[in-house]
Amino acid sequence: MNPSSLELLESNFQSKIDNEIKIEPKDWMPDDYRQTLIRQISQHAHSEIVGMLPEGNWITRAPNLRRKAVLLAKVQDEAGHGLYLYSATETLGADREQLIDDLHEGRAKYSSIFNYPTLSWADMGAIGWLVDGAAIMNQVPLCRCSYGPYARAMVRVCKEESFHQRQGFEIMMSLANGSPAQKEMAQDALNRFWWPALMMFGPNDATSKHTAQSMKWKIKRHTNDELRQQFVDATVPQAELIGLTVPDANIVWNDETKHYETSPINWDEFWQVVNGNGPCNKERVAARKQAKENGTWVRDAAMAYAKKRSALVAA
Ligand code: BYC
Repeated sequence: MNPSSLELLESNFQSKIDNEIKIEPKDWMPDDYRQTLIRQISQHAHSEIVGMLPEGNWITRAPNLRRKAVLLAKVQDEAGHGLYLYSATETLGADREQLIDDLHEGRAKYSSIFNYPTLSWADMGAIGWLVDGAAIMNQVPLCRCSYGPYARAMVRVCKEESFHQRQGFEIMMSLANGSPAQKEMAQDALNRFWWPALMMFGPNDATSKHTAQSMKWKIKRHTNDELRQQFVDATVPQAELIGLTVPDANIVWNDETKHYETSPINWDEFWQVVNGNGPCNKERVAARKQAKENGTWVRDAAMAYAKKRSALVAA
């Protein structure tokens, strides 16, 4: 392709983005845009699937049948989100098996938050409230992402995440209004999940390497710090409402900026977890590898059936 026709394609592409016209799978797109989307969407898909593990850990120990049914449905929803997202990567030409191998071989990232353990039932409340709450804050703007299949997948994902956030808050509210031991359990879960939830939004704007380009392409609509601030502003009053305290002695409302100010985030901890050294990284990847191995017979049976069927159709 000669340089002038490439320039024309690039300028048509950017003007579509500037005019809020969605990019669809068969449209021309710069290779870097395609690769950025495959990177982000596959990391997001892996997060949904790995994210089933910390909560799956509590399905058999939910305190009653209603809680068990709700948690089971929530974890199944996360599986569904993962599947839409892997499908979205396939519309960009990615190979799902390859992406999953990348996760299993430690070449792919997934959200740092899922490398923390779930130690008590209250953690189910904290995850729904804080982790799904942070996920919604980050994902609602993704419903307006410039890439059509990702944006459309996000609409349904956000509806389900919103239900998840409410069920988590309701668990926390019940515990916070329960016995002193239950309230203590809720506070302990908030203490352990607060900072990791803030880290979910990614490195601060000064060090985020992808944000500027992703915003130009309207993949991202806000910076990591903007979304983190929105989350803090929305969540601190919710904690106060149920009588819990966020674990930050320096948090203060600034009446001029109309935002909360927080202590600095421990970025060293964040990068340790992202780079594979969090409390549960090895356990999470091992569980996913084991799940794939356990499912071999299902894939083999499906493949044998498909082959037999196509032979019958051809005959
Ligand atoms: N954990 O330049 P940056 C959910 C990586 S919710 C691990 O800011 P970008 C769920 C980043 O990938 C969670 N890695 O990147 C909820 C990049 O590394 P590479 C999933 C992180 O992409 C409840 C490097 O740091 N949500 O699924 O512009 C129940 C530099 O970062 C993290 C999504 O994935 C992190 N927290 O912005 C069940 C939403 N943060 O790729 C499931 C979609 C950053 O250069 N993703 N990194 O090696 C996004 O919105 C963006 O990718 C991010 C990061 C805001 C996360």
